[in-house]
Amino acid sequence: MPDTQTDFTPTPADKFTFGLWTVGNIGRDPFGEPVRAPRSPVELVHLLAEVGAWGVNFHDNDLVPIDATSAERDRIVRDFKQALSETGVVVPMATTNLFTDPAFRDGAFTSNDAQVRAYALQKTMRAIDLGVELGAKTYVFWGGREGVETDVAKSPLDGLKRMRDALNFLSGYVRDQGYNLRFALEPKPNEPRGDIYLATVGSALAFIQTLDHPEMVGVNPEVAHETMAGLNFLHAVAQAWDAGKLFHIDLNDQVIGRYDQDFRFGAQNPKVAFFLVQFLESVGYDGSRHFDAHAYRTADADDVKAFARGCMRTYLILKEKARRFAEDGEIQGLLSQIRAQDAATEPYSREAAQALGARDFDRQALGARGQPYEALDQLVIELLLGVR
Ligand code: GCO
Ligand code: MN
Ligand code: MN
Repeated sequence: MPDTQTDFTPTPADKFTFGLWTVGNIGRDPFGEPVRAPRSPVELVHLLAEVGAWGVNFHDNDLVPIDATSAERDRIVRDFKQALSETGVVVPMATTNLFTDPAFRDGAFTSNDAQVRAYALQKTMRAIDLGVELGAKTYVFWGGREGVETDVAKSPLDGLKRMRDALNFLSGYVRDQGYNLRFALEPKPNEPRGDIYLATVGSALAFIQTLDHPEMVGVNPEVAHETMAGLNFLHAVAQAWDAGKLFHIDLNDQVIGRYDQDFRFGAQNPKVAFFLVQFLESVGYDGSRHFDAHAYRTADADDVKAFARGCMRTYLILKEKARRFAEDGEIQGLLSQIRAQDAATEPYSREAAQALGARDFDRQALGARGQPYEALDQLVIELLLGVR
């Protein structure tokens, strides 16, 4: 039997998912018209099944157009369910489009217009119903328009209060409906707004603790978003994990300081992607590995499949590299050397404090000690470059 983890063929156990908007991206950008024909949700489910993905996620309006009648909605949902059952593709996550329609030009939950805020809540309740009907267990909140270009427009305190009011309202709704659904906040520093509220994973984690039901709210960190902010994505993910809040993850790639690129996972910085995959696999993260990326605008329909396959294949290759890292004698030898001086920190007690106060340290000897991180990092590079 072939070893599925070494021929890099995705299996359902890998929990690879894509949004309808990712493989369905038509290649429009601020400077140019679409370059790829739109494909229906049913076609996209079949495409995802063909490339070996486990699940599909969607915004309400990726599936049901914003102006659909209820008869149209029912027909679309029926066809979509049929595609899911024909292919075995599942829906682990859903979300709301609160950014495309002009009504949301000044934000949805944080708009200065209370009617817009109410409409955004109503739209989200309906989208939650739709997601739950299709099996979603995680509901993502990406506040693309929740921000400002100028702080004269609104106080950031109002921004936070309105976000809190909205999330509290929607947690109440989910609880009242008896839905088995958790929320995941997806921070992003900017784009499409000049500045978006709750810009980083760290800010979202602190904000969650101020909600009425913090236990049902976690985060959905995205590689590109922390990278746009110039931050270390692995550190953000580790902090979310440490807090028990890593409910979902958006994988893609990005160059620091550029526009929001949404590159194929691992395309830009395979070393960063390696440490991330190694982390997710070693801690036992068991949620979706969601690729929130899209193919280059130059891609045709076949190249879109190459893009989707590439995201999953790179993840599996890096997972295999992590396994080799753990089995590499030289790497493990250096790691033991690094940790040779380590010991658990004693918890506070009066005695421990007295003993520590009386201890003699040879400061110069401590400062004279080096660490072989150059050697170790080079071994990681060689592992990734395929020569070990
Ligand atoms: C972006 C975001 C979005 C969200 C999506 C799901 O930069 O546009 O990453 O793709 O992830 O709206 O919430
Ligand atoms: Mn993004
Ligand atoms: Mn995203």
